[in-house]
Amino acid sequence: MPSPIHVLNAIGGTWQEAESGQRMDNVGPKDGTVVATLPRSDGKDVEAAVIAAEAAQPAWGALPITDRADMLDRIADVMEANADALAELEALDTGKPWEVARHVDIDRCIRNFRFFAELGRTRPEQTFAMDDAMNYVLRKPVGVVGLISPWNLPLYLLTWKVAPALLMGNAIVAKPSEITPLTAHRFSELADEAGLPAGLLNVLHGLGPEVGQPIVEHPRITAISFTGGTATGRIVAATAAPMFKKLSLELGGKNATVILEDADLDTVVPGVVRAGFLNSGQICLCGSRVLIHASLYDAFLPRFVEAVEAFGIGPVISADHRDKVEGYLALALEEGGQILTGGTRGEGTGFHLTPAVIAGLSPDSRCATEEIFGPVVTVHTFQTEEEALAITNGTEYGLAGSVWTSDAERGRRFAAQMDTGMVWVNTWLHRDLRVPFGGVKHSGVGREGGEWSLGFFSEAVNICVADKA
Ligand code: TXE
Repeated sequence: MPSPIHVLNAIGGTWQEAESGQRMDNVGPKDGTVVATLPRSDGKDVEAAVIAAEAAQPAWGALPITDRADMLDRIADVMEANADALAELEALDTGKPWEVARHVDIDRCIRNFRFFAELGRTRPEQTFAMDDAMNYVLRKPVGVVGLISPWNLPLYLLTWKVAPALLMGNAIVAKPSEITPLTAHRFSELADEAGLPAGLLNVLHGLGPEVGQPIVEHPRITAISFTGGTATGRIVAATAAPMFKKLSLELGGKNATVILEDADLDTVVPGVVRAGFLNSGQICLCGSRVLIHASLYDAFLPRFVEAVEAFGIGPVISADHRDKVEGYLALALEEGGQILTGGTRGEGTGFHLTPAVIAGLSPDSRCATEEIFGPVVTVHTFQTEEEALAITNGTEYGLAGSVWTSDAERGRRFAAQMDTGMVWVNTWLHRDLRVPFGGVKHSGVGREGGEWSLGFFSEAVNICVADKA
């Protein structure tokens, strides 16, 4: 791989600089070196991408969905053939261990395409019969859609949007995070290699306000699927709402891991550590708050701390983000917490932070209610299920959570009372791609996944045909 890698915008099947000719650096988290440079695009590049998308979309949207599904499979084939190289790029860009990049990120990218290809082939046509008429539900393409994705699972989250958007006949203007452009750039080349018609997948690089905002503002981009922080989601929503655009927002979380008194600590501890620290805690679904029944606390804590110390994690994404996380560690002490382990910079020049466990904080402290999005977990006790639910539901977020108990039915009942979009019982991040994915409150608006993605990336039209004139 050349160093630094020269990232380009993909517009209409060609790879080009930003109109402005401006470029910016991309720093690798492992050692702080410049691993790539990328175009610093703006509204002019967005206009060029929309024109290319509009030229390609009609023919693509007119194809039978089975033809589009076959193309998704061809893209999956090419990704599969390049999986190790994609993992290398993702690990370089995010600092995550190669094994995590390969088997969490890239395997899921391939799965995203295979899943939606199969769903496209097998989903039944929706009809509703009346005594004297038949209703046929048509799903038309939206047209040109804007996909904006974050830095924590760069290609995993981008392909989660690209696959259903293409399946439903749309053309795409995508904007990956400026701090993780590498796999999106390579993906645009691989999709071309797979034979995806030029102009269907346009990928623009640069800063959120300079190219993300123009995408959201563009009058001919009629749907926006955004994954990122709640603060940015608020800006996107304020921009898109008055334009009556379709909007899907997957935002931040402050997810509770709830351990009931009948849980078996042997199975709980590994699961809770993974939920708290996978990807260095930089997954919106991470269980960053552990709520444990008071009767188990003394037995749990030393085992949890020991397992956390043994859990290998990579650096956090950037020096800025490390500073943000360190700010919360300092705040935790001010708020009366005790850092039981971790929270220190590792050796070397990268943005490493050792995984941290904080005890003694009030459940309504800032560290226990604000999204930190790093290798930091706070631990709290409760006496009753009512108290556990009050703590669980006591933040402005409502994305996900997990419940650990020896009685699965009790776990399901508890889960149903959590104000979130998703809950796992005795497991975590176990994903069936058919299910709805998304959150409530400040964790987002709308759902993607399975039929929910197909619904978002299409316009439903009902045609009612009378039996006789
Ligand atoms: O998200 P941002 P980042 C949370 C987490 C993290 C915070 C910031 O708390 O610390 O979000 O992460 C683009 N109009 N999550 O920086 O800033 C931006 O360029 C249009 C949770 O990744 O929201 C990037 O491509 N686009 C999340 C994308 O939005 C704009 C995963 C996300 O950037 C824009 C990641 C604008 N005005 C972070 N400003 C999850 N739920 O998974 C920025 N962008």
